[in-house]
Amino acid sequence: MNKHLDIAPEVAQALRDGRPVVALESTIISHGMPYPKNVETALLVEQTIRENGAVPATIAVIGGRLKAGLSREEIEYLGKTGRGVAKASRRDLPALVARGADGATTVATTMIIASLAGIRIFATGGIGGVHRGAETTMDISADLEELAQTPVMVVCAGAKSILDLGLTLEYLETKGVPVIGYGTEELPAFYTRRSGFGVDYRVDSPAELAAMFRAQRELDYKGGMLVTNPIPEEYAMDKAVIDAAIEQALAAADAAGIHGKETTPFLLAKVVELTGGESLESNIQLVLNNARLAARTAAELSR
Ligand code: PSU
Ligand code: MN
Repeated sequence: MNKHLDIAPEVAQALRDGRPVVALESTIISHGMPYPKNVETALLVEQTIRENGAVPATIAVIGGRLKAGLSREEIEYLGKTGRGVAKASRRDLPALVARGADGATTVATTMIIASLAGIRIFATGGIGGVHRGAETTMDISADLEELAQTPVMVVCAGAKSILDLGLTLEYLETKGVPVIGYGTEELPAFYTRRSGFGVDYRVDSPAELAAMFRAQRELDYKGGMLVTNPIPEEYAMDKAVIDAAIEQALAAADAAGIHGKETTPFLLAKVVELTGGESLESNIQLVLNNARLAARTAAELSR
């Protein structure tokens, strides 16, 4: 085991027994939702994973230790401290480990730590991708490179149209990352079920997802797989409402000169501010929906 890694006892036992485990990220807790909804949601997501037959492993960096599986107190700490905990992507781990610091893990770093722990499936809300205007800013999330090189299945609700979804799919195609639609041929756009862009493959059951992931491992690919699971119909938002909020958020980011790692959290917070509680509730529901699918798929993978 990696010397910087701590696997929670329950998670370690499940992995030894070959029982299903699902990884969860912590940027969504510290930077993605306001306190105390973030803590409530993180705990509810863990409970949902359990109800669907798997053991949850929420991932973060605490005191320079890579953690796979957090205590209630650690989740409370990450939620309460919020933006006071550094958002940690791939480039940040060496510094956090060397300095004994804390970090809220993005999709990229959650994949890295899950993989070190031997966890194969990870559920979240949305992934980072190619930002609009990336032709000149070169703002492309490290999440995409991680999908290309780390063997973890990421279950998400697609990506928000704060990103250029077409370019995000092109990038994933170049990197050889399969993009699967769960029960859909179309890439979901997080708050809405449709984006107008096609996925590579439609899959309709956890068993089939597990079979594809198993085949990818048997082919010795080094990368992972992206499963996009549309938000349940009853929680989907009106496309016009969310598009208007996103346009406004992009304009605000531009006016404030936001760039680098601040871009995604700024845009996300602005969208929530502009759409009130509705988008937050949609966000919570789609994460729970992804947790259910990831847990069932992990159970199939353990068979
Ligand atoms: N997109 C969302 N919600 C999120 C994120 C992205 O809809 O919480 C977070 C995830 O942790 C993701 C990270 O990995 O933002 C991407 O940040 P960046 O674009 O800076 O790589
Ligand atoms: Mn970026």
